[in-house]
Amino acid sequence: MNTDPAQLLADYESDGVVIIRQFLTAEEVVAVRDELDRYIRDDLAERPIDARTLEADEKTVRNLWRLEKYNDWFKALGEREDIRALVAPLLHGEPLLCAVETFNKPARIGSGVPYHQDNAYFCQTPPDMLTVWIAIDPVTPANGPVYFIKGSNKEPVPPTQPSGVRGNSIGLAETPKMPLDEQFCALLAAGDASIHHCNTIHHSAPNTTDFPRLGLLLVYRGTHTQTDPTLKATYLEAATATPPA
Ligand SMILES: O=C(O)CCC(=O)C(=O)O
Repeated sequence: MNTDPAQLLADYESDGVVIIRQFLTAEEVVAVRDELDRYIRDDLAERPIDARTLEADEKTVRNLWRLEKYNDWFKALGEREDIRALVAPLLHGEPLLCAVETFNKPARIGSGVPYHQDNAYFCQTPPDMLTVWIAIDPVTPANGPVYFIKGSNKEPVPPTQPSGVRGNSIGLAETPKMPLDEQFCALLAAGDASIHHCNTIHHSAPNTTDFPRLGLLLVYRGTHTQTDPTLKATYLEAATATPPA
């Protein structure tokens, strides 16, 4: 990891998304993949149903959820001091690890993610919450990269609506007008990461290629944030209409 903290903070506050090259080393990427493979093979069947969302084939993992709760190795990764120190200024406070999860985007059948803001799910005020999205596979233009609308973190929060998508139950009521080629496409080598603010609008397309696009997500909030009951009620309505599992 090689990042100037002042530049990182300035870019994050203005754009709502930043890229950090070589966030994990090649050896760390191998260790993440090995532990995910082992967890899916040996442990997942014994975890509660809220540990995952499957793709439409009902067997391939779309998302793993709550790894900070169900897997000590990933909890320890999320609590690494160097990562906490990196995100603390962006959160304007003491970081609290809230979630470790995956968006697996498996080859050929990996489903898309509708336009959304994460705070429609997180429901925090002030919105000092972010996601470190770490590429475990290379992310290419073809295998379903995440597209971000830079600066949307500073705009008024747009209306939401239930999306009907399993694992991503709440989206934006209207598709943003910005054409795809003007949006920021996070193309990443394995080990690179993006960090996005919880109000930054983003989405991703299905993966129709022969190459998987596995992302590991570390989600943090500042210890000073609180749950907004109105946002929470709206989220629960959508999540009840389309449960994650
Ligand atoms: O990995 C993806 O395709 C979407 C990720 C996402 O929605 C997120 O990081 O909040």
